[in-house]
Amino acid sequence: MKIENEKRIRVAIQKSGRLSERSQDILKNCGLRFARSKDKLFWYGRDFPIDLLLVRDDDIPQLLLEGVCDLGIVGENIAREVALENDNESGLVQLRKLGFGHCRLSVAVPEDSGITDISALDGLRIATSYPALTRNLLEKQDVSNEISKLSGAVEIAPSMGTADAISDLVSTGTTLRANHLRELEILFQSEAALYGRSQGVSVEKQALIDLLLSRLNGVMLASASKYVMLHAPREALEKITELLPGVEHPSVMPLEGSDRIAVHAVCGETVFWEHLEALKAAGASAILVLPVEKMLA
Ligand code: PRT
Ligand code: ZN
Repeated sequence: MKIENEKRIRVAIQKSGRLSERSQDILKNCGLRFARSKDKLFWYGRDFPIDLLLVRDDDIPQLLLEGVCDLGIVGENIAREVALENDNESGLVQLRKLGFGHCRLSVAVPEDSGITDISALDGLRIATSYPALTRNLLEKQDVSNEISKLSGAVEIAPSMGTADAISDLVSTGTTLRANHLRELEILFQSEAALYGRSQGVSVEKQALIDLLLSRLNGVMLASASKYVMLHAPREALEKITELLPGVEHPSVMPLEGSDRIAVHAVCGETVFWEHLEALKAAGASAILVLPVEKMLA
């Protein structure tokens, strides 16, 4: 399948699974709107020349490499595995981490195995869906294994007697506990990221990719930011500024008929209740914390 229209770009995202909803949301937050096809696999960009292809996450690297898509949202775990399978030359470039789909690739052993150190795994059998990544990271620690690739249900391999340990994605750890496995070591931290191709991108498409990246930056900056408004005694301004997380220069306005001031600031870090309580203790009142919808630096 070749892309006929050089003036449109195609983004591959997961059709259904852990990354699909957030992938759609982040693109919609960039102002993209789509008309869905009947089979719901192709979404046509309505007022922007960016279309979506909804596929299995494992297929995304290949679709990018074959030029069927220009961008893809996929877990770093998958992109790294593909790169290692191809001697680090996958031809994919990571354009931006997206702040969701966090997980870790960890080695786990049966709870009662008595193994407490990764070095004790040397020569043992490991089951995983990520053989290249697992081998690469274990060999860095001088541990080499007989690695068997499973595409699912990795966690049952030790109880089936087909592996001594597993290397699998973990988020809450519930699956490991349910299968009487103990997390021994984190090999790799992963999150969803936007990938492109390292070569063969036309000037027109690159301009669209740059525009999308600039909007993505704005969306991510906005979602991490809060707009804080408060009143405070003028003499407390320095202290208040110190207490506002991620703020150096707030806007300060006099309050008519009062010796107090109004302070407005965009906080680039999470604003916790503890921050508000400390601001109140420093003399602030009427503290409001508002979400930021869009930001363009
Ligand atoms: O159908 P398709 O192939 O598209 O989907 P999939 O079933 O292969 O993938 P999916 O939707 O399960 O995961 C997509 C991506 O989400 C992964 O490639 C990771 O980048 C990311 N991700 C984040 C996870 C997890 N967290 C996760 N916990 N992927 C899988 N898991 C699995 C893990 O394999 C294990 O079975 O969840 C279980 C562990 O979870 P906890 O919470 O019990 O620790
Ligand atoms: Zn998959």
